Amino acid sequence: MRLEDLSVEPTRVTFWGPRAALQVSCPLPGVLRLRHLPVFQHTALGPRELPVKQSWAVVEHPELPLSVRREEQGGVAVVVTEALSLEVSLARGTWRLLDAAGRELARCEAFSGEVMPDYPVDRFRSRLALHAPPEEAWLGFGEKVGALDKRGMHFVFWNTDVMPHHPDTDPLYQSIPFCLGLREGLAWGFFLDESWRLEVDVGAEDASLVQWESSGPELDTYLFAGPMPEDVVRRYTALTGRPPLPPLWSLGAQQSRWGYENAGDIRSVIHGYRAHGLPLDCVYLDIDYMEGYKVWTWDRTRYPDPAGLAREAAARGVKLVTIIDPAVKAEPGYRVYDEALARDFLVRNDRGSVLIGEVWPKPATFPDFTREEVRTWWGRWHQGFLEAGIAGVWNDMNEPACFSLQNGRETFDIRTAPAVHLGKVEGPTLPHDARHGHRRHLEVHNVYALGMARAAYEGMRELAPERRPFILTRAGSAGIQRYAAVWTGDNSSYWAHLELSLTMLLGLGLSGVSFAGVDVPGFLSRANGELLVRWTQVGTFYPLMRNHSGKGTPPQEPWRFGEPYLSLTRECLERRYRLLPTLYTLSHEASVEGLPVLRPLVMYAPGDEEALRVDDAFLFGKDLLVAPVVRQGQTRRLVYLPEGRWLPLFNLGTPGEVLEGGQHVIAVAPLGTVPLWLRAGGALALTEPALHTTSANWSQLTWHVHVAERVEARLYEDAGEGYGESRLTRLRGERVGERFVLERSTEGSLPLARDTETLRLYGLSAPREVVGAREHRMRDGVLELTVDAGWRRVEVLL
Ligand code: MIG
Repeated sequence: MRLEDLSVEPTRVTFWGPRAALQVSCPLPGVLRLRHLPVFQHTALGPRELPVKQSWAVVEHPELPLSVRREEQGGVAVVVTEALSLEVSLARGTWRLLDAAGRELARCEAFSGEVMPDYPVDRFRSRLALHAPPEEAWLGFGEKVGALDKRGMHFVFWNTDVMPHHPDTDPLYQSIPFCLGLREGLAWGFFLDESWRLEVDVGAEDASLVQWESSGPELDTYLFAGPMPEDVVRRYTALTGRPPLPPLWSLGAQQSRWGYENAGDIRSVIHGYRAHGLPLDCVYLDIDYMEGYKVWTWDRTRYPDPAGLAREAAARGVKLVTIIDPAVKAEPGYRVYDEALARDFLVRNDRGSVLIGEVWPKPATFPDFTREEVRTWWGRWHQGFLEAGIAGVWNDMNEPACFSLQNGRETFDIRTAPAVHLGKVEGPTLPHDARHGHRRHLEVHNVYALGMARAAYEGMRELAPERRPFILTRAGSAGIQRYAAVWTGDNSSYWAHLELSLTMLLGLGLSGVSFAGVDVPGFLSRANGELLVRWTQVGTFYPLMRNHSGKGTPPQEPWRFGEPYLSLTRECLERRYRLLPTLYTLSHEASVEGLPVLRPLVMYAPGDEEALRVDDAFLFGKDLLVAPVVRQGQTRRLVYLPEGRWLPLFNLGTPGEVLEGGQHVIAVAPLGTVPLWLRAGGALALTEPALHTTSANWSQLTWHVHVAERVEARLYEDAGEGYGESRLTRLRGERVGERFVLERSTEGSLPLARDTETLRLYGLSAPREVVGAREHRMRDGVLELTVDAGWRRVEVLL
């Protein structure tokens, strides 16, 4: 793909070839944008300009200045920015990415494209191949199956409703073509900003290449500097947006089931939780609350008084969330449909008439969420639900899923009909050539859910400005974190799915989607008590923790399996509520820095090959290592502790003996035990268990500090809802010989809601003297201090 010459502007360099173009710009420090147009046709006469391209994923940024240096030798031009430079070979039309120290981070081996004439519109195939050195690991890719390191896999990005899915199912519901490369401890990132159907081959076909392919006319890519994985994730989320801080209640325990029939069922679930002394913050209403699956309606025989039900639930500390599917029943007289039809808001088929399919509603039409006026209209439909006291929405079937399509008078099942009746279609969804304004479905399929979530988010922000929107989505694409939490769809009550949930959530987290969870203990199939307990133990650490099950499966609320499972599940839920100060702080960190709550071990041990291979353990934040039992019948397991010193704090209870990292240890974990380790220098802020959340200005707080030469920790607090005052607390500690000093500083004007705090200092023996505490004592070998809540400094002399 030869490039002949280049044109330089203050913030862009464009390379031109006979058929291709490459444009380089810098949207953020440490980030380069490279638009590859492999089939670009420009005339020798007209001005050379690239077509304007709209991004669905990227938040607008002004371009930063860059400079370019042409090296006469070898026909190379180097585009230079502060953190990254790009060396472009004009003869080959390839490039190399270098960091500020001149180390090669990435190399493009080729990009190429073709146009394939087709009816009614031409098809494209654009390709880009990256060099993949044998020692390079590839992480991220959004919601994908497989190990943390995706080398050797091949993925399709095409949002798909798959039921059931298996440990090797692809594609799934989300499309996030972002990844991190990691080699010899050095990380960098790559993002392909295309909404078209995409594929990536991660060294499966040719081990020396990572090959991307788009069905669109160009490859709009972003390259991110490290050097640490954290830096790459920060930069990627600066580009595509960070998740807003969720309302506190949405971090509490959630219960759902497709099969709760009516208001009575919802009441008895809430009653069940309270009668068994179980924490609960939210119950979901699945599709049966609607009248004939008509979105934005209520079946009044099942739910005569939704607002009354929401009030009753609220009185017990429980919020209600309703499912909202995109498909609109085509039924004249039904207002949502009438309005959408009259205002031309619906997706059309390739012949230009309104596309009619079937989902739950039959026949069904599909709002075109790529258009702003459609999003605004849809956003306003949330009003009646908000007024009824519904706390949030659950967007399902938004790939969009479509089971059958109408063609003239006939209806064809998408999965079995011959293609000629439907136009090209892939998965149970709309045909490639369905029309969204002037765009074809093939181009915008993957951003359908993003548009719908955006409509919900913006609508709710406007209708209830004093509250934080809560939206849970199944489908999504890059940037979805700006609007919604994600759950991974229809898993099953398989042990394999419990284990798989870890790498799926870690992959999502690295790809910007921190607020995510999977159905506990599996949506399809049959769970048992042991699985419920083991899965809820893991679920305690999922940013979103929801027990959900499918119609026709045995019910799986915590009390369905008897004892000891009920009590052990209660312990997990209580642990979740104890952890909320830390989880909320991590959620805040995600909202300002884009770092995920769940992080792979390798994130802080990037050069450690053992850490890279850990798929069955994770970090909750930076300092708490969680190594749960995810196999049936297991009562002990192997755990890899990366470099550092680690304090066993199983079940957040009694501490064990500190261990050196860089080794494998065996954790003894009978049912009821979750192996946890606190990193030296880290601290956890915990509160007391509660039946539901109230405020994130904690009235009870204990710091669990693993004392080391340096200690650092944070706590973010506010009302837990809305946009009022907050307080960010920082702890900084230093241990020198026989003296440990811990200091507290705060920012923000939120007044304290407690008189005292407790400090549990692990790793210190009985002191000679403690300064700055009201009291101190040794408890179970741990030095415990009571301090005034407004404390600034404590000093321990050993
Ligand atoms: O075709 O609304 O993934 O969580 O319970 C099934 C019913 C539709 C799929 C979702 C699942 C939900 C179910 N839905």
